[in-house]
Amino acid sequence: MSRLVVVSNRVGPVRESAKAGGLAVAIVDALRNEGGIWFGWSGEISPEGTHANLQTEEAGRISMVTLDMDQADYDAFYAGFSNRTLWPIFHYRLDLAEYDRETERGYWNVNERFAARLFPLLKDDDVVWVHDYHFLAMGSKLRSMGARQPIGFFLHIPFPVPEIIAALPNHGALIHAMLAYDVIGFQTKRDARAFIRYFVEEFDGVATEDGLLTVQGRTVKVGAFPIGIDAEAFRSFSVSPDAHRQGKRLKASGEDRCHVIGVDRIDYTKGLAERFHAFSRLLENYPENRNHVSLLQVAPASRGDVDAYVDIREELERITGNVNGRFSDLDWTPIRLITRPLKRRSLAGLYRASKVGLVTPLRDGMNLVAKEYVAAQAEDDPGVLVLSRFAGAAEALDAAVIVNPYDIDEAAEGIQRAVGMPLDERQDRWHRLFDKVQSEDIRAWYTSFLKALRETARRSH
Ligand code: ADQ
Repeated sequence: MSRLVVVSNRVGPVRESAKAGGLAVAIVDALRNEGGIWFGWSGEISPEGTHANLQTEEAGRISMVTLDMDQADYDAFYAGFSNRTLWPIFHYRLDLAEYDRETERGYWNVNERFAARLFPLLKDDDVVWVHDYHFLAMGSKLRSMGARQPIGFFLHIPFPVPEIIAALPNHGALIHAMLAYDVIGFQTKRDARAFIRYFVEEFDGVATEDGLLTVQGRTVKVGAFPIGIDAEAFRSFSVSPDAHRQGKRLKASGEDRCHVIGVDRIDYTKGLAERFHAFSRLLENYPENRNHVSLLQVAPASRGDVDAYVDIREELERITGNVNGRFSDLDWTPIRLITRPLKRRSLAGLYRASKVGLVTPLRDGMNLVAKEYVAAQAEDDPGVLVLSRFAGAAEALDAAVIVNPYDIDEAAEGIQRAVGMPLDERQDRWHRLFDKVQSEDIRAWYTSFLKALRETARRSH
């Protein structure tokens, strides 16, 4: 079988680690099965940057090939255009988006220099799979160097409606460059539709049956490939000794109490402040929950060099202080906030010991925490998932209690429903959710994407 070459901003870790990040777990699984190269940034900043020697590390069937960036690349490409421009715009946060031409140039340059370092490593029968918003232009750069291999692209974050994309200066050049890919995959049907609509409206594109999109004589495949988790592995984590220990510690903090859990990187897309306000509203509007229901929020820091992220942590600490000051009792603390990453087994144990999983992003590509929470539940006494309608996961996980996270009262009602839900309803919902988590698991994700990529490439090359 042909080699798989995966390109993503961050490479590794290959072994299980405490580090947060849904993408890494998924890619390792795909590469373990297919064998090949994982190419991307080393995570290091050095004066030679992209011109330094490539670093190679072998891990079983996976070769990890990485290169550094210099400080200017990091500022323009990573912290700048990727995380201050594209990330907020693609998550519908035009109010937080920053733009300047220099960072945009840096983004295109880094895409080009990464492509130039990758191109000589490619063999004719390789299949290339590029990931995420950092490398929207990588495919077009590889093509202009002469790459004829099948190249696919998967976007892990939402693709917004054309009215929002239109706010991105020079959007035409960047989004049009994506047509260099043979298959363009999104988390949801909604995202795929938005992408097609963009080309229909901006470039007179024509969408045909089977998700084919033709623009100016070039035809590409566009589809939804919802990412998942390794459901079986996660389920076994949830009954591991580590998981059991953590679950017991959580329960020991309130034997007959009801635990509600949230697990998210600190990010303005995750709706954390709104979630804390909803929990506070639950205690206000439904006083029977006082001294009974606690929220544990695990929220490791991310992107500390972007101001918007530092502010969130301070805001969360402030709200936690206010709510706890107002409602705490001698033996009960309403909100606990842990701002460090935990091991996956520990997380699984905490999910399993929590009666409610609260996943309420304002906008999210998929959200793997929702799937992990479901996979970790005990069949005979499952907890309830409260899920934002704006998480990609809501498209399939419609048996969750679906809420609008902008509506604090509705979110509080959702938690209240979940806390009081009878066993038969919990079991019924959980079975429906777990079926989806199992059938749309990590293997289904990459096998369906790679199948589409190989088929499309066979047709068009
Ligand atoms: P993220 O925004 O990082 O991913 P998510 O899908 O929820 O969001 O994945 C987070 C992962 O990190 C989960 O596996 C979770 O267990 C882990 N994690 C979070 N907090 C942790 C902690 N304190 N300790 C340890 N692990 C922690 C992006 C997109 C998502 C998309 C994924 C995958 O924003 O929408 O679902 O990529 O495509």
